[in-house]
Formats: sequence, C-alpha cells, structure tokens
Amino acid sequence: MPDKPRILCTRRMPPNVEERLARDYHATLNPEDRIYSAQGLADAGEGKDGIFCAGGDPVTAEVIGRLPESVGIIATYSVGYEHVAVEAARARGIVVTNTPDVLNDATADVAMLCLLGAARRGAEGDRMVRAGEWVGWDSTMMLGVHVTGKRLGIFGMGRIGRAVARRARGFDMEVHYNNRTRLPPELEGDAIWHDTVESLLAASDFLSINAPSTPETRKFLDAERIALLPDGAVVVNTARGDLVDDDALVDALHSGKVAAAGLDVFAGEPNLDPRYRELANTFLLPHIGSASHETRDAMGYCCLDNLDAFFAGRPCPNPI
Ligand code: 8YV
Repeated sequence: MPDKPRILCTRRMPPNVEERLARDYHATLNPEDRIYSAQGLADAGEGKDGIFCAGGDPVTAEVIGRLPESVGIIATYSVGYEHVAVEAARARGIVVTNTPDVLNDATADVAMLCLLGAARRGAEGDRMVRAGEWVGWDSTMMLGVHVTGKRLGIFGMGRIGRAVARRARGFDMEVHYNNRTRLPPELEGDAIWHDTVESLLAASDFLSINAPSTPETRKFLDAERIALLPDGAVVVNTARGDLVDDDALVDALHSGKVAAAGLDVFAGEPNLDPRYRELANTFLLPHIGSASHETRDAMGYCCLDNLDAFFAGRPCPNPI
C-alpha cells in the first residue's frame, strides 16, 4: 500500500467530508456525481484499498468478487445496507461498515413531517396556496385526520423507530410497536408491544414503517395486512419503499381505507409508482430522511472513523 490508503468514493459527498477524505487518503472522488453501474464500480475498484459507497450503489456479490485483494473495507454512507452483498464481502474477508445512530433524529423528524403532512394535508394546502386557489376561510375546508390521542403503530422499533416514538409522545399519541424481539423496559417505556404484525396493524390509527429491507420484510404491507388497519388509517414510510406493496397501498388510498400516506421512500426510487403523484391524499418526499447538514456530515465522519480504524488496525466502530 502507498503512504496513504487508496479509497474510491462512489458519490459526491458534502464538502467537509470530502475535505477530510482527501486529507487523510488517496481519494478518488466523484465531483460530477456519476452513478456507477456494477461494471463501472468493479472497474473503479481496481488499485484501491477501500470503498466508500452510498445507498443504491450496486455493491453486488459479482462486484465484490471482482474487487482486487487490496480492498479490505467497504464503508457505506447509510444505515441501510441491502445494496451491499454483505455475505460475499465476509467470504472474502472484506469488512463492511454502516452509519447507524447519527441519522436517527433527522429520519425521525422526517417521519413526523410525513405523518403530519399526510394527516393534515400539507401537500394539498401548499399546492392550493401556490396555485392562487385559496379563496378564503370555510369551516369544512381541508379537514384532516386528528393526531392527538391516536394510536401510532411502529413497525420496527430499532433506533429510528424509538426516535419516532419519542416524538410521537410529544404529540400525545399512544405508541404501539412490533419488533422481532420485545424491548427491555428502559427502551420500551410506555410503548405497547405486539407480538405479531397483525395485532399491531389492528391497533394502528397511524402506521410508521421503520424496519430495514430484508427478504422477510419486503412487501410486508400488502392488501391482506392493509385490511387489518382501522378504516381511515394513515401510513408513513421513511424506511424503504420495497416494504410496501404499491398496488395494495394505491388501491387503499383510492378507496379511503387508508386516508392518507406520507412517503419519503419508494420502490424503484427515484422512479416511483406514478400513481402516487396522481393521488391527492399522498404527501411525498424525495428520500430526505437523513438530509440535514449536520446529519450528512456526521454520516461522512462515521464512514471516515470506520476507515481510519480499519487502516490503523483497530476494530471498526460500526461493523455489520
Ligand atoms: C441515505 C438512507 O440518504 O442511511 C440510509 O439507509 O436511506 C439514507 O440516509 C442514503 O441511503 C444515502 O446513502
């Protein structure tokens, strides 16, 4: 290895992050923010010691198989890592790290934005004002779903789910959750545990999806499960789009079974199912859960801390 490890950074990063990366490493940056194909990524990995990648990059088993022996670490600038073939990396002795914790608050804030935006018709109101269609007060104009006192079901009570729960308590919501395992009392607080998804859904006037995308969770919210929600429920997704069966949710939004949906993530994003755009009862954001200045810097520093530890021969703080 030359004097400094050689790092491929697959995406343009915030200036503070690129500065530290360029200072401490032989960094191959991506100022034009080109999106790497699998082939391009494997080619660009030639002669590198580490990969600094991001969500959506195709870090497939094939790409990992083509990386040179010198690559010892893949640090993903994301908490989710479904885009990285972790088992293939492990088989080659490549360490994979992610960025947990630093984005809990920012993502939970956006979950509340989606929850409120959907319930209180934020996008419709904004469109009305901008279009000059707001003609005056009316006692039944733009009535939405009341939030206070309602039950919020959280599917996936990990660090982000718990940050959503903290915020929801501030809105006087009753928090319910389903998780693979019940939380210890100090983390559970007054949240009500459900041992099945089905039981959680039946108690979810609002449903917030906060679980990772895994073979078990994909399309978990399908027509059968939507039928279990109380009529007029509000669905919020800030986790991954593929946890939702789009046909089922679009049907439910049309019928009113689901009163509104606040979505920050979509299957196939940015090419989301176009029917969401046509529905008045959707509040749609372009996957900005972690997009605050502080959080995006912190995510970058987290990747860099993992790289620094790895190349110093220390254990990485966030191995997967
Ligand atoms: C990122 C995310 O914006 O961390 C995640 O898993 O979904 C987002 O915070 C994105 O994946 C960037 O890598």
